[in-house]
Amino acid sequence: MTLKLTRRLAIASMIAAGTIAVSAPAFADGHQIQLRMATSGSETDARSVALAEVFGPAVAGFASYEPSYNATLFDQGTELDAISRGNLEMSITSAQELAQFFPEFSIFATGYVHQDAAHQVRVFNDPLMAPFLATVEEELGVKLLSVMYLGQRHVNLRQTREELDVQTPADLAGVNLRMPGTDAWQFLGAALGAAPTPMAFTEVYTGLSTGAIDGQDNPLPTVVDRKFYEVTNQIALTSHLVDLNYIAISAATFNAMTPEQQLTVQKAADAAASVGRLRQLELEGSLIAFLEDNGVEVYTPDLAAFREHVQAQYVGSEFAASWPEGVLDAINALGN
Ligand code: KDO
Repeated sequence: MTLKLTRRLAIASMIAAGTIAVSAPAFADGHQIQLRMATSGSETDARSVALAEVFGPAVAGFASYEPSYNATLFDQGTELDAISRGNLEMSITSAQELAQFFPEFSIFATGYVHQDAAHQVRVFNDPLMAPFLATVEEELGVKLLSVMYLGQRHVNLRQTREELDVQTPADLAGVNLRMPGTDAWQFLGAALGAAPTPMAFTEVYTGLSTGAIDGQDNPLPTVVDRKFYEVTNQIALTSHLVDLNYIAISAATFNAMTPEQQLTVQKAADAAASVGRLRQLELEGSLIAFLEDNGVEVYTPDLAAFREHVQAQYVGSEFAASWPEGVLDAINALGN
């Protein structure tokens, strides 16, 4: 934790000292504004599609939306730094990545906290978010415009169910489960009972096909979009994280826009998030049959056992210690 807090202070002092670009972008004020967006997601991912089809056209009158996919422009997890330094304008970022700078964001990356997509939206729009948003904007120069739904994450393994029937966290003991490469993700993997291994998203397919990893966790639409079903045999529907991403934009770029442009950008982000959310929910509801047709066994383990075990790991953890008082209760109060 000390390392991350130091990094946070370093960024704040770099902004204060002017080492990090917080000046107006080159194309502002009546000229075309360049909005380069970097993600490790694919072009066909529902979030990418929603941004390209809804956000891009909505801002086209004054800004050029320029997406790059599959981590071709920036490695997964380096996008926030890139925005901070003025090398990138937008990304689809995660609470886990934000927790690298601001540990309190781990509350939104904790297993079994968000209940569903609607709960995520209520949480994001609640006054409880204000201090979180202000911190990211003031200390990192990044504005979080809207919340996107990534979906319910499940455990997806190479082993057949005959080889490994996952009912409780104890069944995952020794399973080499790929989780994205930040502390909050690794903690969640261990909380599930597995042996978590960090690996970039773009390497997961190869990792699964060579056996470098036993499995990975992602929502069903991602398993299908990235063809992980070709190199895995089972999915235990653990629903351990109702996952989200934030549409992030450079505060310097946003603040250099006219109030009308800012309003258009905000509305465009909300509209894209909403379209992407509906599409992702639709996919989640329809993909089990496709996966089964492709030889993947999909089943529900003992969810109470997973929930209890995961929640117990967070109690007294360094992550829980960083959560502002009362926020978990406020999030729970916004649930169903
Ligand atoms: C992943 O690496 O497993 C993950 O699903 C983590 C998310 O936060 C998000 O970054 C996502 O990858 C990418 O957008 C690729 O879909």
